[in-house]
Amino acid sequence: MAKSSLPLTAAHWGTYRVETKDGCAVGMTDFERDPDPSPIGHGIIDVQSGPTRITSPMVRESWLEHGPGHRTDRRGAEAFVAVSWEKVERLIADELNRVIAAHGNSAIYAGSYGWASAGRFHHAQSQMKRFLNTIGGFTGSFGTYSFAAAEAMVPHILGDFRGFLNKITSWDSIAESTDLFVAFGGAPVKNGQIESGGVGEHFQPGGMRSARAAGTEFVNISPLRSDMMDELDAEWLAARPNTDTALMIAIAHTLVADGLHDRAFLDRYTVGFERFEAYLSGEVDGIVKDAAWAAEISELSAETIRNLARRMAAGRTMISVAWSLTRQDHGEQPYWAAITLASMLGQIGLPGGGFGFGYSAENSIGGQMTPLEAASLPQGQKQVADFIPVARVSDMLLHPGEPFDFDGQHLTYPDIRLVWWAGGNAFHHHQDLNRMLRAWQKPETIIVNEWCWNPMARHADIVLPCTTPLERNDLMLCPRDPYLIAMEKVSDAPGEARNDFNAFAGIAKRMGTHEAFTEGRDEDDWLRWIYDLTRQRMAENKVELPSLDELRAQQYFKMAPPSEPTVMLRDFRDDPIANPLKTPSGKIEIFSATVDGFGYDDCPGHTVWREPLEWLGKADAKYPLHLISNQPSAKLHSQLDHGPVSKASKLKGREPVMLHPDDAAARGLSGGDVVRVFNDRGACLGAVVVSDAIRPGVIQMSTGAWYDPETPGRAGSLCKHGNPNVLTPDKGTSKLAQGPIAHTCLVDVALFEGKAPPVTAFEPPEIKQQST
Ligand SMILES: Nc1nc2c(c(=O)[nH]1)N[C@H]1C(S)=C(S)[C@@H](COP(=O)(O)OP(=O)(O)OC[C@H]3O[C@@H](n4cnc5c(=O)[nH]c(N)nc54)[C@H](O)[C@@H]3O)O[C@H]1N2
Ligand SMILES: Nc1nc2c(c(=O)[nH]1)N[C@H]1C(S)=C(S)[C@@H](COP(=O)(O)OP(=O)(O)OC[C@H]3O[C@@H](n4cnc5c(=O)[nH]c(N)nc54)[C@H](O)[C@@H]3O)O[C@H]1N2
Ligand SMILES: [Mo]
Repeated sequence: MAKSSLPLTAAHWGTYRVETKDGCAVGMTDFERDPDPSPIGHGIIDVQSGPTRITSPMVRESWLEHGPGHRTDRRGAEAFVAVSWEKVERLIADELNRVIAAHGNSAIYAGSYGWASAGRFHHAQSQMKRFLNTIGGFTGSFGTYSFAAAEAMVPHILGDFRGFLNKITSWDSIAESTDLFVAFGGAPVKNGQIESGGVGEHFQPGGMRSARAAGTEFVNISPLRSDMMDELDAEWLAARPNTDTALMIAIAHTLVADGLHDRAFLDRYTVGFERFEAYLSGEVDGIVKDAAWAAEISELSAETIRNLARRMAAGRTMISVAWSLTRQDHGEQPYWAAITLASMLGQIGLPGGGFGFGYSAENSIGGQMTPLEAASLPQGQKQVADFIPVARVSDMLLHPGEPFDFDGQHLTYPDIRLVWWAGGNAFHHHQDLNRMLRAWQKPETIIVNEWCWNPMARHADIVLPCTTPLERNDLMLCPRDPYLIAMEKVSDAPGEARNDFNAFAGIAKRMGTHEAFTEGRDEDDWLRWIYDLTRQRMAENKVELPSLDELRAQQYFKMAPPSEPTVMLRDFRDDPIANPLKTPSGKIEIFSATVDGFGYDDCPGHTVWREPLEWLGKADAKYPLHLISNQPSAKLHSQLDHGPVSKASKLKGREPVMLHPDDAAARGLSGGDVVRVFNDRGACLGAVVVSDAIRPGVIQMSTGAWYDPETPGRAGSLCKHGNPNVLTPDKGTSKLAQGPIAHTCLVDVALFEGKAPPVTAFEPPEIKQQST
């Protein structure tokens, strides 16, 4: 077969051609149309089969012998028993019926947060939620771990959040018009490798380069120099982490002090500036929020802050705020502050001006493309009113029946008896894993659909072995990518592994809801249904897509880009009366009466600086170093950590920990040393990288290493491999969004004395023979 016509597969990290031999995938080549392909995809080939692959339904031994709720403290430590599908379907159906009869459907938690895989039909969460909605529903979750604070907060300010992600001012517009690109949290291209739903064409590096070539100047406000490509010659301002809001507020103060703010814009397009101005001047609390004030907080000089403010007002400025800034204590504030600041500069809706939510956080941000109105598998009607903000999962399990606040509502945690996860890894994504481990012992049954023996599967009672995208036909229909990809099945699933769809269909049969779940359609019927609906929606938007058969024959299709560069909020700027925002005032709410009305001490009616739970300026801090556990460059979260691409990024088999030379010297550490990273919440091992590309006082350790406790099942156990979430705090951003705060974390580092215990994260658990 010609190389260019090898079958295609698509993933959140790119599109690849797959080489096969004897019905097995043996190699990948990058999609020839992708100008900047990501190496991440090559990680799958070696791990499609082998000891980490789950090839049969599995039940934890005590659960199988003694029933639900037995020895839940042994989760993660016990052997599994391989059973047949027939048996596991029966066990699950009985357990669902028991839980529902005794406690109701709200006792099932199936928020099931996670990224799963990119294909549109075989989307694990959609499959699971659709199935559970045929049997009366489940307690769900609101928001993401990516930017929960913004998802709850920004709609109060701009009327929407998610909808704007498709409309962020494009790199084309920036190259054409932007003088100064100021990036709070940088614009790390490592993250632009990814797009939720799949990537056909990586354009982040190219977009940035073209802006630089056209004369745009870049400022990287970040603890890491690498958060901006070297070739952009960015000015690097290494403020203390979690102090960006103070910086933005002080920039706003300088604008007012110098009379540089755009009063006409503020009058016409915003409400409540005077309330914020009273806060700036100190009228509210006696504290003047000037550059000297922010200099003490951020440790950038007052002169640097004032100069930056003046440069921002002197030309066309784009303010980018990384998504990471929402994943910190008071993570609602950086976005509100940035929108306030951009309003004062008065360039919102102009080419290359205003603000953007995290350039390069994903490939699509700054893209110049026609949004695809992709259909998805319908999940059915929501039937249980209970829900939690997604990151409050441990709180929910530990505190059933207790009240909590969220976005103006007083809610109660439901009493969860059964947890089901498909397509997510809570032992990757949640904070304070030792606390989560205690919470994880509360439910009577935990079911996980997984394809590999990662920590999520190991900590389940029942594991349903699923397929990978290489083992099924699917479609990449990403709402934010120009390519549509026909994803081809290239190999058979090993052993008893099943598509999530087939697994749920089997259980649905036992629950008497097979017809409701499948609607009589199989994989191919559903793919046609999803595709035809997508095609029809696009035809209504005057975009013609090929038929499914044509797409399959030609393997991919690229939509033409819009003719004009995308400029966020252009319509609103052109005519704010005809195109109002969906806020109560129709304008940008610099002061929100709604938020003010919630009466939250930790999130008042306009943006404010509030000291985070932990930061380098904390008085009497017990731990001296700020941990940045950012996204890994060689994988997506925990996915493919066991593959060769991720393994090559490790040092001595452990997660690298980057320290500044001063911090390393103070602890007698050098490159390659195995260290303990620790605080009161936990400890993990890592291997030292010494670099001056990090701010002193900050250490960096990516997320994603599979949790590898020295004593499995025991909370507080040392993670031998380097999962930083044993260290991060589990607290909501504020009562408003209750988002996760992984980037707010103090730790210390010390040499690990003696022989470091071996990493065993990639060894499967003990597996016993099928019971009869
Ligand atoms: N410390 C710290 N923690 C963080 C972050 C941080 O910056 N710092 N970032 C947070 C963010 S932004 C996010 S989005 C989360 C990500 O957290 P997750 O999305 O939970 O992480 P993934 O590793 O992508 O988990 C996806 C899981 O789905 C499985 N999977 C893949 N395909 C399929 C399939 O077809 N079927 C089934 N059943 N399973 C499948 C994979 O094997 C994997 O276990 O992490 C958060 N956690
Ligand atoms: N390769 C790869 N790419 C990914 C992912 C992945 O797992 N791997 N995950 C994807 C997902 S789910 C998401 S949500 C996005 C997330 O995208 P981001 O939220 O942008 O991801 P991070 O890498 O956590 O953070 C970006 C940078 O912010 C800086 N930073 C952290 N805290 C602060 C602070 O307080 N102030 C300032 N100024 N800077 C700070 C850190 O130096 C960090 O490198 O990435 C996506 N892209
Ligand atoms: Mo995310």
